[in-house]
Amino acid sequence: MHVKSATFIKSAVRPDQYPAAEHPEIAFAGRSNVGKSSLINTLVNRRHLVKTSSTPGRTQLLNFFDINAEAVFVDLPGYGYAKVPARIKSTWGPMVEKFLSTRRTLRGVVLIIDIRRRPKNEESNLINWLLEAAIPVILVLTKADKLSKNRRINQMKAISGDLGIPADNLILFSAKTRQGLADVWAAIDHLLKPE
Ligand SMILES: Nc1nc2c(ncn2[C@@H]2O[C@H](COP(=O)(O)OP(=O)(O)OP(=O)(O)O)[C@@H](O)[C@H]2O)c(=O)[nH]1
Ligand SMILES: [Mg+2]
Repeated sequence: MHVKSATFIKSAVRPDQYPAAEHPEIAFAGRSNVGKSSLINTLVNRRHLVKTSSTPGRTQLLNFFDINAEAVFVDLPGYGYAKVPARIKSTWGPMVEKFLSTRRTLRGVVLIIDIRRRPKNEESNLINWLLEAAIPVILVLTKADKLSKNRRINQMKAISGDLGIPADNLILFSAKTRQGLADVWAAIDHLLKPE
């Protein structure tokens, strides 16, 4: 998609706060600080559409963004950050699960993994849950600029093995160098296509 306009619609916690379900949606999920907001900013070519932060766990709401009045991107709050208070942690699951399981305009989820880390149960559980719910998943390994080419390839193989997903299905990405941008867009465009 050629992005002509990208604007913040609103934040929400509960379904009655979601914006009207008018356009196909893509949600972005991943561990706190993994680079979800940076990926969205890179995709829409706006440096500051979505607030990014070096302090993990800042985004605690579902944030909806309109793209060209054609599609909606949803920045999901990050999971798995230890310093988030238990009260907030316990609301993450139900808030995100409610959204993912009830939003009829949702076309797929971009799951973002830091290429330097090995996926844990949170990632496997989310992937399995999405597969069961028949929600397509795009897997993105981000911060590719942080590793040498050799280490990138090794990590890609290791993560592919951990998740039981062919390495060909993992997209290497960097918000810093914009490596992989066209690949992520191609995968998103594919999900946004009318059936
Ligand atoms: N080098 C490098 N840094 C990145 C990349 N993507 C994100 N970052 C940095 O990682 C930090 C976190 O990025 P965010 O995009 O705010 O991450 P997030 O997943 O939205 O974080 P929360 O909303 O707190 O869960 C920021 O300091 C970014 O500049 C990347 O591809 N390469
Ligand atoms: Mg964020």
